[in-house]
Amino acid sequence: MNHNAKIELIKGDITKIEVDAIVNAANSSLMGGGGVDGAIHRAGGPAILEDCRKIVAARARCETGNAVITTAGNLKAGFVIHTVGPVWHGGNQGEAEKLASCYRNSLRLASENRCKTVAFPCISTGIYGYPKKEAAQVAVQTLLHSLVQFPEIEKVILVSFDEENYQHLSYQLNLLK
Ligand code: AR6
Repeated sequence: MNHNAKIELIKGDITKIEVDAIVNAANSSLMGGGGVDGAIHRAGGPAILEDCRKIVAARARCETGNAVITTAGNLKAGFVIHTVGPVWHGGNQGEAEKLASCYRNSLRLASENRCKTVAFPCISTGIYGYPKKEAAQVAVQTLLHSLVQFPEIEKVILVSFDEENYQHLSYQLNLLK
């Protein structure tokens, strides 16, 4: 099986994508925020936040690099997987490993919940300030490795909201051809 072929890149709004699960670039509180997190909660409605509150009450906040899964409310997707990316502090504070964990743990949760198609935003590349070129490298390499581990996942869609992320991801994906 050629796992490279399972990764697709599109430009657009992740809230509009019809997949089994969309990934949210959340924060540890899981209580919503700006960027893609705000867009997902606005489009999906209050059921998502209700699920997040239950998770926080039953367990704890979501640590950086971890992920949790909730309903997708009114979205076309079946689930939202909330993962917490690292804040960029210059690159010497384990940022790359934490970002890789976000992609790995999100795919693991997708697989455990029988999702075959998953869409990711460019985690950490907005408010959290992760350089887009380096983030694209981590995203593609980690997804490639994780797809081997979770062969039941048929397709990963990388959803880029801006041209710069799109170009970096496109470059990384072309290297695989
Ligand atoms: N669809 C796809 N991508 C989007 C969308 C959208 N609708 N909207 C923004 N992006 P960010 P972070 C892109 O800031 O850096 C929140 O407040 C955006 O262009 O959303 O991980 C959370 O609550 C960027 O490339 O997430 C946290 O506090 C990418 O999504 C914090 O921001 C990620 O940008 C997380 O920061």
